[in-house]
Amino acid sequence: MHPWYIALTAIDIIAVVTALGMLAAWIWVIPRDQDAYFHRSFWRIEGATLFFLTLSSALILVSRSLEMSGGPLSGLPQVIPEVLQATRFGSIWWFRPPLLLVLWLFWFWGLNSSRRARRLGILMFIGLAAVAFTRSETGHPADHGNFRFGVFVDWVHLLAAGLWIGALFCMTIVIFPVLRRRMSERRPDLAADIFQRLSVLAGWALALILATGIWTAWKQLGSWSALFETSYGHILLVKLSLVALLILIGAYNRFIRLPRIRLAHGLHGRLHSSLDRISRMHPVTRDEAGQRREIDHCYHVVAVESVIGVAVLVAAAFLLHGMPPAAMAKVPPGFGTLSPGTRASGFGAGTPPSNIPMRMGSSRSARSTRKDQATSRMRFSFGESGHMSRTVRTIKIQALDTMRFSPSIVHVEPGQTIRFVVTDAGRLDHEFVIGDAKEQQRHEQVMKEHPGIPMHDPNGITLKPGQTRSILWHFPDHPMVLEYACHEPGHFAAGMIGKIVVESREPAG
Ligand SMILES: [Cu+2]
Repeated sequence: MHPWYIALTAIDIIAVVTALGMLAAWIWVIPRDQDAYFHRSFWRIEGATLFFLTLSSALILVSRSLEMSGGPLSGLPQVIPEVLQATRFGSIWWFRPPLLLVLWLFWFWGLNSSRRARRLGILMFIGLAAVAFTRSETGHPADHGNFRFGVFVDWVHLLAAGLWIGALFCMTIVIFPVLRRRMSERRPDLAADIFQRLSVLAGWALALILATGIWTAWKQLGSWSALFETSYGHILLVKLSLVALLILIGAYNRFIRLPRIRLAHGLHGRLHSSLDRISRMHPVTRDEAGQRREIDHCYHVVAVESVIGVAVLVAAAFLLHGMPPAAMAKVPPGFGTLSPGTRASGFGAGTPPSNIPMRMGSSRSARSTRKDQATSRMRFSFGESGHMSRTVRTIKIQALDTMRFSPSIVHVEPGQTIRFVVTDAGRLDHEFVIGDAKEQQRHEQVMKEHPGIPMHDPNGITLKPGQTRSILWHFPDHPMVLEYACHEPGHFAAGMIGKIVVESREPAG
């Protein structure tokens, strides 16, 4: 896994959460009668976050295209249109440009009027919620299909993260700087009011985050032990620890910092008796210096929270690129998808593929090899077995235990015969089956009903860990989009699918 892909995913998540949180703070944290006081600073920085989101939307398309094609930067002009046209990620990404355009229009419209900006803020929040949905629709919960329940749970989780962590970002980059800069102009109780509102918003968001987070974690982990024994679980533990730290700091703000701000501004309210000791050590003074001191202190605490918030979002990006243990645990017992022979040899098992002999003794490999010859004349709507003499190109593909093929999108010309050289680079068995979407569904159904039956079809091969095998395929004369997929139990559902774009790159005519 290239670290750049994770970095760009993290940037995209941060961009979505920041843009959401800015508007959440605008709508729920900043009191209505104070719009004019914050409008200029807020709207300017909201523009910056929109720019950041626009940039990350472009970058995420580039990085996913590179990740899918596994190819060089120079191939991008050809790969991007194919990703947009042929892949699920591409079809969902298409929603972003129009949404961003609308967001930008609203932003320009609200630039000069703080009264208009209040309503526009609500509309923009709805638009950003839709952008957030494109994120959830391309994450793990969507591996199992469009508009699944898990996708909506993930979406609510992301929105709530926007309300909480994003609003903290807004406090750090907009609200506190304005409060500090323009002390004398503001309503006397403004800082206390804002801090109180933030606390309420954070409380609701936290409830949503915990409910959706626990549900998702349970679905992805599948068992308690996975939390401690898999790297996915370890990253999740790091993320949970950081969230726990944020909750502690939030409680400190709620029960110690907020009462002190109220006291400093001469508002009624008193410190909890057990916390009195702190206020006696650092007494609150009700003058401007005292107010400034309390606000500064809150500002620093919120800034620290924001930094931890960024770390939480980076951890989320790592999880998105990791393999949820539950997807692997779906393998039924007895149908050994972890090959015992290579399991013992540990991490080295997958390398180097060429040194590991073909397991001809293994029933599956032997059978499918025999079938390759016996049924080679079978024709499908998506092509037929090819002949070595007519092969024009070799495409190398790796099957990975992260339930992905690398590359996961390839391009061929109509009528070409291609030699696919497929390596199982993991420690699990994998398949490589060529077909259209219907054929993949059919094959998946057969594998579900008869787990363990050998592959009879000429359009696929089965691989043992470390093994490299090849398949020759002759593609039809007309453009189409085909798939290659693995139908080991649970793998197809976890998204182990690649796309073959059959299309002439020469201009038509
Ligand atoms: Cu597989």
